[in-house]
Amino acid sequence: MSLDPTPEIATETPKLSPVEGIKSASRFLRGSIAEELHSGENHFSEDSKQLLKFHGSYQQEDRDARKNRSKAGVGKAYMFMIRLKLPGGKLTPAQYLAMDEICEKYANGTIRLTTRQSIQFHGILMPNLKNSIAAMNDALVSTLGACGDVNRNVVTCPAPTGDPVRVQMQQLTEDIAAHLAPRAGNKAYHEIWLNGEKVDTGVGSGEIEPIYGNVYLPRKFKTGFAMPHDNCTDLLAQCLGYLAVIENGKPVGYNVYVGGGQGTTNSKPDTYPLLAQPIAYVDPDEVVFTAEAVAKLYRDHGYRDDRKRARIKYLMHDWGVEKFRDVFAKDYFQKPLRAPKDLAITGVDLHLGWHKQADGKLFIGVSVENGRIKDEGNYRLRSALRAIVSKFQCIVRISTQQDILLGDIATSDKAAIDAMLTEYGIPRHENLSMVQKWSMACPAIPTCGLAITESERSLPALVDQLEVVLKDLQLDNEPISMRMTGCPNGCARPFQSEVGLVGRGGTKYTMYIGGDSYGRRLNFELQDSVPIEQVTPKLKAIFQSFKAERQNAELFGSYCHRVGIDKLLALIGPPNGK
Ligand code: SRM
Ligand code: SF4
Repeated sequence: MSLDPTPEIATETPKLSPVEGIKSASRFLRGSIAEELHSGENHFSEDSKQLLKFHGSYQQEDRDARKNRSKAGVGKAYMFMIRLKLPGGKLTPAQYLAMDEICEKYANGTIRLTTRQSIQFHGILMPNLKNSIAAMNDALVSTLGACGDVNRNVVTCPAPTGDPVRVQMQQLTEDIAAHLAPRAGNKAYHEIWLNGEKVDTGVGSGEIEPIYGNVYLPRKFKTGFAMPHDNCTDLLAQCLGYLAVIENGKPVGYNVYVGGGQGTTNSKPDTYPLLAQPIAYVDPDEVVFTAEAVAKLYRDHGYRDDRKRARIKYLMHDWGVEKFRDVFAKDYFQKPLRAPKDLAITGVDLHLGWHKQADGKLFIGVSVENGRIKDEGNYRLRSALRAIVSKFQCIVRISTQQDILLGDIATSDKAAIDAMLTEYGIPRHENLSMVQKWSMACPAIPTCGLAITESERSLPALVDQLEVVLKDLQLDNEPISMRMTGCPNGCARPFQSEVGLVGRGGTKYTMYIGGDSYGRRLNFELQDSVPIEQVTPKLKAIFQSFKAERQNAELFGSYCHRVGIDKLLALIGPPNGK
């Protein structure tokens, strides 16, 4: 089904942001990337830097080296991040092994699993950019549209259980990813990175952008699937979310949610996190059409003047659900909407440890601290995964919690895999603390250009401290979700966790509290500018109170939500802890 006639793209947008001009002049994402790539420089121009994102790469600098290089007057140490487009986080064994090889050959020797089920490579130098992207495509993995103002990586439950609901959601994930992939942009991509060769990465090709037009979307657009009993993808953080309606174990349709998002900007009070709102119920065969219709509404009505407010969440917020539904039904869905079914989100599964698949085989979920697959001392996760995947030819799935799942394993191989994990120093998930398993951090410094504090590098020490506190209080079996980011852009979805720590500058963080481990509620700001060394004592005071006063099996976030900010502030004292 396709939308016809298509409403005209709005042309009277006031004072377009500069990126709009770069996009429209880019000849479908070509710009001068190809010329600059061969210029012998170590970085791109500002315009190409923007366009490069659509191709799946960010120009970054080694921030650890910034100070010394600046002192020595030698300019920035430019390097590139490449992100894959990996719908549902799905890789074949051969693809995973190819990515492992690429990280060694061209990047910094680590694989970074992301909060949207993808992989990032860091530290790639400009002369290796083309070879890296070509090598990824050789393994039939594209990077096109992993970043940029298009539909981003579509997320779904990664568990390869083989049950009909997850199987259908994975298929629809791939269908939406293919349908909303840039078409003319795909041609440009092949010209630039693959010497015009057409490789079948399943993203289509063509001369026009039938869905996006030549200015693409106002900003990034994120789509995801979840089930009521397993919201492991944080459905309500998505721009467009599909919640499966299940009858007798089968998926009969989907509730459609629109308008979620996390990012905020400190200097702009009109930016804030928002949860997606239910707008309709659709049949499975209407899912892809619905995604096209929502993307087109966003294309036409999203704000193109201020990139900080260009996300669909602000359109939904400013219009309200009723107006959004009206415009959507009349101009885009082009038929009356059915009301969403009465459904509640009731759980999240991290999918760690051993589980059965429907075909009798097994899969294992391995917790990866902050998504970083590396070898460090006796902990040799990268080597372990390479050895296991190559020996047992397991399929690979990445979760939105930055963890990895290995599947299609014969029951007879279980013991051997357990032994290999032990041999490579990988702890069994039963031996990891709940707080570690339920925590996430974004990369922040040293690679992210927007980071104002550490995150991935500072969370582990904090987790170590909290493990001791929670154990002493006999709260170590509580699934307390804790997420840290190096700035308020919210890449680890810190505004939906029970404890959110958001970089404020230096070694200070804004503390958020009172979210929900099942992703149903936003948390609230508890205290600003808290020095990192004060975080554990402050949380300890709240944990003690939670232990003494929780009602029945109340979760930590729900307790904080119930008792409210005044009580919590009284427990923790002022920001400096004095
Ligand atoms: Fe993000 C920008 C990393 C998921 C909201 N994000 C960035 C950049 C590219 C920094 C930049 O623009 O220069 C970061 C690269 C850091 C690095 O060195 O690698 C970055 N974001 C990440 C990842 C890798 C974090 C992680 O720990 O895994 C995630 C990659 C996902 C993927 O595979 O596609 C990642 N980013 C998210 C999420 C979570 C999600 O989508 O579920 C969010 C919050 C949801 C949302 O979009 O609102 C998120 N990232 C942002 C924003 C804020 C956008 C806004 O609305 O204002 C930015 C800043 C921007 O776009 O200008 C950003
Ligand atoms: Fe960078 Fe901020 Fe995203 Fe962390 S939250 S990766 S610091 S943009």
